[in-house]
Amino acid sequence: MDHGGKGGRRQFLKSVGAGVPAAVFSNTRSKDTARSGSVVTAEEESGRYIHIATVAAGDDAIPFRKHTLDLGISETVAVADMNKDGRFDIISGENWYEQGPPEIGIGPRFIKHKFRDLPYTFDYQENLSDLAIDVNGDGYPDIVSCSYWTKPLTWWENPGRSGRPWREHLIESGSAVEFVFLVDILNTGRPLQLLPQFGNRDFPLTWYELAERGARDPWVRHAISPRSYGHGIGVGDVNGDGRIDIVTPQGWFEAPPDPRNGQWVFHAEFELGATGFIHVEDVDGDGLPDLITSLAHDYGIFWYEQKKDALGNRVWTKHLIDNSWSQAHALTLADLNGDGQLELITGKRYYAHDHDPGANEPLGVYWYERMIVDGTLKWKRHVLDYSTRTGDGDQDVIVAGKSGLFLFENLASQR
Ligand SMILES: [Ca+2]
Ligand SMILES: [Ca+2]
Ligand SMILES: [Ca+2]
Ligand SMILES: [Ca+2]
Repeated sequence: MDHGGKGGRRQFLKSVGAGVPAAVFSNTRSKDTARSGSVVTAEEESGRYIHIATVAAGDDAIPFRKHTLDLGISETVAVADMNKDGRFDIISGENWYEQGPPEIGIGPRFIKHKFRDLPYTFDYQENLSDLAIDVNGDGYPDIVSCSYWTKPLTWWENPGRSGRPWREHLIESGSAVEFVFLVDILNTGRPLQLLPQFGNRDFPLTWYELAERGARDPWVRHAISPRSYGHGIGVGDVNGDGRIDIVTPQGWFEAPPDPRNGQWVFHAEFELGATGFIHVEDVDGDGLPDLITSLAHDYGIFWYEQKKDALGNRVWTKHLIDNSWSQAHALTLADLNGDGQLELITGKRYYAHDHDPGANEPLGVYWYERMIVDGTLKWKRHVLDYSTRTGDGDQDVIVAGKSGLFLFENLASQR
């Protein structure tokens, strides 16, 4: 990301494409199987529920229904039960969307709550990631947010049922933050640490752990390197020793036995370019973890195959997944079709920059399935296009961007 960009954001409000997949969730609470949805928009105070017609999406492999939750600008989305009523809610930009009880024949209803004001810089809302985590330990999920501009890394305190406004607290201000992950650096099985991607390469590569409850500063900083390593970041167990490692576009940091105090060893084994998220996954099932990533501001989604040479050294081989569309700024992995294998879900980010290659080409959201064709591993692209509904245990997909906020309801189990 740079600070360029021209033009107002008004133009975006008219678009109905989809931006970037940032959340995948499975809602097992609701049993409703209705086939349409509704959403409350800005007139929440009046109690007027506006019913949004849903649209069919997906393909024969997985049909989806697309719910348009908001056509306003945002850059990210998260899913959590914000009010502790047992139903997942959606958080995106200035609003959270409360999932109401399903209505027979209508499906899930969402009530839009504006909980904060966010500044805008150029074409961007200053909110490039939202992460739901209970920072103060009161049982209500709080929201960690990041920005490239005035407030790089903050957390917003969920007031619960107190009626107070949400309060913003600074976590870090020394560098722009383009995105931030919840990661399991402590190998507990729960991703409760923060891993930001700092825009300033002179800023130490740092992960953040929640302090003991009641501490004056709720975050403990752990710097593993005096500098950062460019556009893109990720985590996963690269060497298969059971400890989560940190992956940058220029190499990976091997986690020590004590991730808090040990020495993280850097392995400069690859140059991935300016990537989006970097995932660690054994793509070909040979027991060696591989990498899946994309060029965030250009064409290309790739996987990097890990092999060992005759001396036992790691070597990496780049394989193309798709280069037919650009600006795959965010990727996620989830078992969408229930076959036990993770699929890759991504989409074209609407104006990741307005000047990126292919910036004005058609938007889309896609999922990719691994298969063996003539003895070779291929990734089959599926279009996840227009769609609707929740509550059957299927993995649904939510995307957000400058073009709006959309829920794609996975209909696989309804056929
Ligand atoms: Ca809820
Ligand atoms: Ca909380
Ligand atoms: Ca490891
Ligand atoms: Ca492998």
